[in-house]
Amino acid sequence: MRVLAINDISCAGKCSLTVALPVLSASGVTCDILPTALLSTHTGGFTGYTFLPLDDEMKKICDHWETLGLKYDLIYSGYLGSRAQIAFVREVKRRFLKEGGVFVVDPVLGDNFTFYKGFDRGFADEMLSLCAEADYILPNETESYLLTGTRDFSAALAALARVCPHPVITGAQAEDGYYIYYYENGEQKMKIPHRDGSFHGAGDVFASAFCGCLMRGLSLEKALRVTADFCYRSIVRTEQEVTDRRYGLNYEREIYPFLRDLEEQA
Ligand code: PXL
Repeated sequence: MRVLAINDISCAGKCSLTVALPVLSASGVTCDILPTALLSTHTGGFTGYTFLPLDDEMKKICDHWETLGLKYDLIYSGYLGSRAQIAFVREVKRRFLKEGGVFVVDPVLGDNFTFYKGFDRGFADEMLSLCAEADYILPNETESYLLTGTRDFSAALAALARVCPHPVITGAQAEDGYYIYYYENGEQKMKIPHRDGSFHGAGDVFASAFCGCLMRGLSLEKALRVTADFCYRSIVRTEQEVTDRRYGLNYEREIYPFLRDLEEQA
């Protein structure tokens, strides 16, 4: 199986491609990358970071790939730096996704009910139009709100399901705990373990592991369970071992248990 991860390279801070590559490779699939931007760190909580958009390179890379006849079983798109890049990803899907391939969009927009730096309403609207081309979308609680305008998860899921066959709201706080809300023959809810607080990079670990699980043939429900458990264990480790949350999840030592779960369910 061959996956294309479209995401930025944040050189420090463990997110995006520095997470997608190891997690997808460990899952047992080939992971090629289309970098959207090169940053010294991600934009969450750091100041003074460098940011080099790679729009021109992305086009040249794709033109070369076309001469090689490359095609992908799954394309996973994450952090995109501009509205023009969102439009280009739509083109990448048309040119490089195999017939019957899977398109997964993590609509990276924000957290804690605010946009990440550089994003605004117009960007969210454009992202929604990319979601309309996806088989699976993976908004967090904030992104679900930014895409639909409602904080009611059932209403948000229903709105997203009108756009894409399988929306997955990756962490929804209810009175009795946290749930993944997802759509498969109607609304489904899965209770998941949760730690309070914000953990940078958790969405990228989630999306990468989820794509790996799909490529290994897990059902949506099993993929979400295995992925959520991996993220939870990584978050617990991060709480125990790391003081500065800006540097991402300590997921590395949890890859082995993740793979064990994945193999058991595959
Ligand atoms: O983890 C999401 C993400 C990815 N890439 C960049 C980011 C963020 C969130 O802040 O800034 C560059």
